[in-house]
Amino acid sequence: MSAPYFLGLDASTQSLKASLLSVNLDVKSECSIHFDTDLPHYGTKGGVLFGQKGEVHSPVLMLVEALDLLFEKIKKAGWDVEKIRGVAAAGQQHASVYWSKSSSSLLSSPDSSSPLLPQLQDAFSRPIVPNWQDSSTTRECKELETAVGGQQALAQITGSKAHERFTGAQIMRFKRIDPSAYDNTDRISLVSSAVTTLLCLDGEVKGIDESDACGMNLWTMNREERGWSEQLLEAIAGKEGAEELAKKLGKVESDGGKPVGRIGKWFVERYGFDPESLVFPGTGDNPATFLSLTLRESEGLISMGTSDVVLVSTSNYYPLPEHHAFFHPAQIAPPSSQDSDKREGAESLRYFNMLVYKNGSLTREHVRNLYFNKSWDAFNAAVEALRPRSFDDLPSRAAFWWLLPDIVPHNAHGIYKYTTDPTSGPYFEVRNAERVKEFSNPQQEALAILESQLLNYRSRSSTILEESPEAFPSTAGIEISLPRLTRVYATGGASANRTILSLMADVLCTQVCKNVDYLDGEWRDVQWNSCSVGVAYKARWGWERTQKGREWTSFDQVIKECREKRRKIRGGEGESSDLAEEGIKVIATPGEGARAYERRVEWWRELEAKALEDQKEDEGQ
Ligand code: ADP
Ligand code: XUL
Repeated sequence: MSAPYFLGLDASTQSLKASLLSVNLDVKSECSIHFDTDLPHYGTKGGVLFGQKGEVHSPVLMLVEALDLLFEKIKKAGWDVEKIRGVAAAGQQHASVYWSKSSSSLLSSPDSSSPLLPQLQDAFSRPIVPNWQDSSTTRECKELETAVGGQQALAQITGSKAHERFTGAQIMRFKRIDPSAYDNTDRISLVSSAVTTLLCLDGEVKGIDESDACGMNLWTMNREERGWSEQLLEAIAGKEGAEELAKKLGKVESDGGKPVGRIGKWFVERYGFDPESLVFPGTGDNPATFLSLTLRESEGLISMGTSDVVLVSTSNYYPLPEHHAFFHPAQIAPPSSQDSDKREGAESLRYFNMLVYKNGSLTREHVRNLYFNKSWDAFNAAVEALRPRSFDDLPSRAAFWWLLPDIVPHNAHGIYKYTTDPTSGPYFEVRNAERVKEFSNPQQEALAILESQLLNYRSRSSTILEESPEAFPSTAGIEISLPRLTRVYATGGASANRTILSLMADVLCTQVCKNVDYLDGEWRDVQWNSCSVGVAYKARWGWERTQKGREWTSFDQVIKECREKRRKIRGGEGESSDLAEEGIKVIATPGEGARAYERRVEWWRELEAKALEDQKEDEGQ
């Protein structure tokens, strides 16, 4: 048999992407369908349509048509699909798909001589997929929190306080505004499990992945009680409707590497897939991106795309209203007692916590456009000229740019800039801070926005790490005041910017790494899409576990072995370099400026609190 290939899909807000990987995880090829440009007849902007009262959604059939187009494109590109042995799909988190009562028969054996779109017209009970940017469910969020005793209580049960974009509140609103369509709904999927279903096309709506289920405000994360929360099902559907809702939600896949089916006959006949190719549970786009980097405990991932997302790997379940707690997306299901001795890669439950910020790249871009003539070079030069380079070089300016109402802090909005005098002492410094409209020197704007964003990530990741003993050791002789991420992996568009990554290493006081590829004799930043690649890793891991004697091999172990093989093929065995791992490179380490930032976390926290107070005052006026 020739070396197997693996396929990862990413159904995100703006596009549907695919990555084809070799058995050793080299990215062979990628392709994508962009909703706005490739499917203009749906009229989306940024992949979505805007409705009333905060509604943001996309047509469900656009996803089906995108899948049709994607596989046509793959065929045209001549991918060796017959070599693919494992497939898995990531999807935007929280967004839900509603299947009609006729879906199961329509999904059971579509005709391979025609595309899916005309055959699945009646497979859905709701024509839209509510998007993660939707904020139409404030009323439902309040009701869900009240039903269980408040914000902290809901976070304790489900890993998150109520959020408008989370699926529980979305289902509740759907039931309220369109009860008959809700009644006509046979099953409810997340986007990842909907795409998984469309990959199998065997008549069964596939189960939701457990890590993705944590983004619903419905799943009990308590390790003994893992399951749909009765209390929350009742809050949504009433006592009489709770059981029916649980049926609509279906089973949950708690083993992320166990096949849920084989690739559908439609793909075999139409495109030449191997009928033995296995389909593995999908997962959310953030958990999938997390997998592309195999984080160890207390390490973090900072994704700087449209929004900024900070993910922290932990071994504790530590829910707080400000962040989201999720199960790790590649866990092996708890073995039955007779299997426990076979579990060589035995792991205890792992989690990650996530902070999501709406004011990420677009906000940085706004500052760059306002003050630096749309040039990242000019923006970076300003940062390099002014950044702290010693213990005493304390920042004395902070800028909070909340152009969009943010998620963290909840609903923070407006622009707040302050200057302070570090010589006035800790008690008076923030109290006497001066609120300014502009800094005296426009150069300061670049450093101030980056410092405020990065100190935010430094401060809140340390709260998540409070119970992690690994997160305390000092680094490079720098005295650490708060637990810190022991390493950060950077991804997303803005991670192309070396100045941002170098400042990140100082402010977070840790190594910053990136995925890299070895091309033409040198390491280069990867150009591939970490989300579809991460979920293809999951398929690679799941397939490994179908091989003799490998059933209990952990995700991290499989990825490590693949990387070792890659290093061997590259001829890099035994090399000692700054490579942390094959395919991962340390891009920046903390310099002297870190000593100054370590002294400024508390200052920044107080200034953020001041900005929120000022926001309240402004609103009162
Ligand atoms: P998404 O996947 O959410 O669509 P990307 O991860 O592709 O977003 O990131 C796009 C963003 O990356 C752009 O909005 C842009 O501001 C930012 N970006 C691209 N290059 C740079 C750079 N050199 N410095 C800072 N930001 C950059
Ligand atoms: C995470 C979130 C977004 C979407 C983007 O909570 O809402 O990052 O997952 O697709």
